[in-house]
Amino acid sequence: MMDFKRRKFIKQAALGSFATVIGADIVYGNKIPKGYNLLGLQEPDPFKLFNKDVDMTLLNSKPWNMEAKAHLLDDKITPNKFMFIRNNGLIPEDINADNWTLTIDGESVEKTKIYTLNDLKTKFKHYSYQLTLECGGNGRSEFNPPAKGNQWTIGAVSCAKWTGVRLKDILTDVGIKDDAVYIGYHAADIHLSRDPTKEPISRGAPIAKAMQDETLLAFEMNGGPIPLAHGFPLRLIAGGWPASVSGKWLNKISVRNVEHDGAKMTGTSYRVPCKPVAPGEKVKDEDMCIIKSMPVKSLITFPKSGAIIDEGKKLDIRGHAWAGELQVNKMEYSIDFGSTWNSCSIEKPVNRLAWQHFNASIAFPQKGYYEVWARATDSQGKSQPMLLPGWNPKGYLNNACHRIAIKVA
Ligand SMILES: Nc1nc2c(c(=O)[nH]1)N[C@H]1C(S)=C(S)[C@@H](COP(=O)(O)O)O[C@H]1N2
Ligand SMILES: [Mo]
Repeated sequence: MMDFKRRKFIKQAALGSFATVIGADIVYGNKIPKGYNLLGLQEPDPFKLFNKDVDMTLLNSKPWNMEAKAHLLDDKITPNKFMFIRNNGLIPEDINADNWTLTIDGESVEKTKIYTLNDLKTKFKHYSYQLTLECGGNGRSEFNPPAKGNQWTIGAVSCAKWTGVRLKDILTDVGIKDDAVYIGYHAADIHLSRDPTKEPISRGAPIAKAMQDETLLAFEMNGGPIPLAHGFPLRLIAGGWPASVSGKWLNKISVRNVEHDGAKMTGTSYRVPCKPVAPGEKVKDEDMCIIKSMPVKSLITFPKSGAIIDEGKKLDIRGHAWAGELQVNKMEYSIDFGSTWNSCSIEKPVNRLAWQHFNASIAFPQKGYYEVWARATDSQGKSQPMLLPGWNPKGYLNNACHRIAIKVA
């Protein structure tokens, strides 16, 4: 947490003496070119700060947003170093896990109840699940006309192992009324404006999703404390839905008798046109519907795009596929731009809402340039679109087939 405190301090002191901040006299201070940004005053290195692999792509530093590349997501369980970061505001600066509490309130609770983190850890049964979290805006960069926001390519998805207590066990302990329809989360992160009355994000899910076995109040990721950027010390995890439902730095859940109306729940946020629209068409707020389960999708994580193989050799490919609340039933690949498809073998998920692993061994007819395209089909028979799904104003839900380039030499 040191770095954040330091940064805050730097901000406050910036107009005063730079030397105090750097902790030494700037010997040639009078020679600094005008407008030059001293290295000692620059943003911290996010790769070091968040323990991320240097091959990750930084999309934004205010707030921090970082994504993976397909080949970095090869692990069955995503390690922290390859996990995308999507922040809407600033990471809380003074986290103290020892006095962290979770409040459960709202119109539909009998009585507001406050749990310490220790209460959650000691009084309720623990569960672990591997859960796929994909940002609703993953793939946004391909839409035309383009949508504003982080230009995610394919890397805003992860499947880590999360451990915590079931939200339903806590809600049952609190006692919720029959009129409960939604839960909304509140968290400790800071609005970009630093206005304490504003929340960067406060989303939620219908009560039925909140009561699923796999919906967790998590305090561990991959067997250790949740990394700072991913919600330490407590996080809501709702796999299969836009990852924006999985509130980080969680300190309150409100049980609502109406659809939750927190920051980024209303207007066009995390919503798509209820009926398909033409690219670029204006859509009224009331014609936008909240995104629920994420659509079927897959990624080829091996080999890395651009691989070269020898003529006559087979190419082994592998990757993951997921389908929101559903399962992936069929996985195929094409080497002729989608003209014909062949099947891959696909494993069952280790638990509901975990991504599934596929592989195939591909023979190429002759030397030359190829693209391998991958296509998943969900348990309701819906497949990924080959190029782009329906355009929408905010660039959500791009589940187009992933492709890699291969040269047979
Ligand atoms: N408190 C809080 N929770 C949050 C966010 C945030 O900005 N603040 N971002 C949401 C969004 S939009 C996404 S996609 C996921 C990203 O999770 P990750 O950064 O752990 O990958 O967290 C969600 N939970
Ligand atoms: Mo997101």
